[in-house]
Amino acid sequence: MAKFETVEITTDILICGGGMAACGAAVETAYWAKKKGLKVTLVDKAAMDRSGAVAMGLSAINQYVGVKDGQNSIQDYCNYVRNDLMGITREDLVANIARHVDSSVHMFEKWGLPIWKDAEGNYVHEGRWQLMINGESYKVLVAEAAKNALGMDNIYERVFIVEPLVKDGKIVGAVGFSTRENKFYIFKAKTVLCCMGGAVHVFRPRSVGEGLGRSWYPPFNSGASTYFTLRAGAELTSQEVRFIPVRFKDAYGPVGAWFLLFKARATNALDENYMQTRAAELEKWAPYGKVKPVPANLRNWLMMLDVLEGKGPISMRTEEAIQKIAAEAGDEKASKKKLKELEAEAWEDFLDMTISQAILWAATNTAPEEKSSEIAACEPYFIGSHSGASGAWVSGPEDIAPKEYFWGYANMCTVKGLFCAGDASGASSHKFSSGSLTEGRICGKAMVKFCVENTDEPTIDDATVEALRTRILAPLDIFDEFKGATTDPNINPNYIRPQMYMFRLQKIMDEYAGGVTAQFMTSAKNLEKALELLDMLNEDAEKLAAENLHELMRVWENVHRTWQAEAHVRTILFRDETRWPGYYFRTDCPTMKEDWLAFANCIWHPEKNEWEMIKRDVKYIY
Ligand code: SFD
Ligand code: AMP
Repeated sequence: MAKFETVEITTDILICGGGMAACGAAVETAYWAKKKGLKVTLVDKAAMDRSGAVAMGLSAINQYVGVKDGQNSIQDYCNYVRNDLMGITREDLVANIARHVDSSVHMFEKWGLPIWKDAEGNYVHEGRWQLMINGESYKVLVAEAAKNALGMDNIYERVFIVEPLVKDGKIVGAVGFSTRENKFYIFKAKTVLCCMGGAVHVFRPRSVGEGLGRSWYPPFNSGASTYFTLRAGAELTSQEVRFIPVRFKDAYGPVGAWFLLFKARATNALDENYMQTRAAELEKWAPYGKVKPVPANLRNWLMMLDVLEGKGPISMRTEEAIQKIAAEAGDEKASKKKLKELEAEAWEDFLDMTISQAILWAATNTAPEEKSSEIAACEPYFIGSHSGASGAWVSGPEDIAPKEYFWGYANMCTVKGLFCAGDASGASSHKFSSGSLTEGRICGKAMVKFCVENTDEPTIDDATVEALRTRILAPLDIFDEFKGATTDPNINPNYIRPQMYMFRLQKIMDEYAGGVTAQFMTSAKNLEKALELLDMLNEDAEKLAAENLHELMRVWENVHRTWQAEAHVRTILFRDETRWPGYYFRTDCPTMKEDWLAFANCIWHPEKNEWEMIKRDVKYIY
């Protein structure tokens, strides 16, 4: 057995993750915890400066409500989210974030983030809720604030969290390992924040072979939040509400700036705009089909119908949009100047947040002012913070949550002491970077309160920890023991390496659970087949092998993804209707049903190794 040092850290508050939500929690807890003499510890699998979804930077802040500026109200934001998610939303959570998010944006500005301003000094909006930023260093700035707040002594970078520690139904910590040194970590804590992002590469991506690893959302967010909360015994919600973004094809450049700021059209091979030619289809999805803006999944759906009829490729008409805005600038000289400006903005949009798209433009001699670019629906992702909704079922805030949605502390899930934020908390979509950080702040404050009111020291018996240590490190021993059995260590009768395992998972999900090659369609029969195959995959997970620490991380990433996959399949199966046709389509129940204006939740019961599915009421507050 490989030699591993065991490092034990006892703290009051443990933050698992180092992304937007984690940084918000760090800043907020540091402030309150200092007053109460509490210790706060943060663990990230990567280096905080460039970890998580904002690693490459962003070119917009997608949630700014502008309450003080009188632009919008909290209710306006709730209406927007409710409609976009086809009625399935926790308005108490959405409102709680919305009422605090503007102050987070003002903090970003104070920390040095350049937000675009117009001649009068007002923020430049991309759309109603979105602000334009020069955000290449967005994450570096936010991480700096978090590091200053906590101090580097309390931050563990490159430590991969695998499993929660739970005792008598209460969270008492987490365990993981260093991805650089032979160290096994035990973190004991009175309260834990789970904010380890969403999940990518559960489904087979469009980019395979030489393009593998390219995805819209960060491939390094691999389902840790779902696994952690499920294994802790928490109730999860909206695990069926995956997100399928439409993106610039092959390099995944975002479309928001093109649709909202540049007002570009997307057209099919016949030069038709599917938003117009297919407008009648929206009637079928009323009342949500009739709202403005058209919900993201329905915009997808209209485009998918064109593709299904062979009317692709679909093009973002960048050239048309740029030329139109430039022409409107005035005389020839003014037009030329505007054209240059727009050209720079178009490139910066990608250079700030999806550099690969700028590289693809350069590699394919694409001048956006001259030539349109192809767009396509991506593979499915699990992202509670964007236009998906998957995550833990958490308590709302005391003052506005309906009584069924409140159990003591804002954002605590159904496991005592375990809080969730960002992609990890469900049914509160459209938080994005700013809202995720805000939700982290909300958690931070609530966790300090929890610590003050629950002072028991966290304990866990040695046997439990030892069993976890053995299980987590086992893949290294499996590899060592059997690597000599064949000439090529990739092919071995005794073990499976994580990449091959991941391909197998992705094939199951792609073909049976409504991935790209199934045109996002599935049915009960297909889902049952997926469960049967996932069962066998789960059995083989015991035989995963790792050559080194990096591969050990890959092993556990893929185990995490498998649990995300199973929660997803079970929940799509449970909700026997089609509600988000542009995210997935149940061919055996192709319409929206009135009695499914409800949440589909799930719990995995550790003691019985059984899943329970629960239908919960949707209660609006407006
Ligand atoms: O345009 C472990 N997002 C956008 N938000 C915006 O506000 N504006 C935009 O312009 C956005 N766009 C966008 C966005 C994301 C991406 C990838 C692109 C474009 C290309 C969304 C936001 O980024 C997103 O909402 C938030 O970042 C979510 O915050 P959070 O905290 O839930 O997740 P995170 O930031 O990814 O952080 C996750 C952290 O967990 C760590 N982690 N740590 C320990 N152990 C493990 N096992 C772990 N697993 C993961 C990660 O390292 C990371 O620190 S646009 O397209 O919409
Ligand atoms: P995206 O780049 O697709 O992630 O979009 C960024 C933001 O703009 C998100 O808040 C989207 O919901 C929104 N958005 C993108 N495209 C459209 C559109 N065609 N109509 C309305 N909102 C959009």
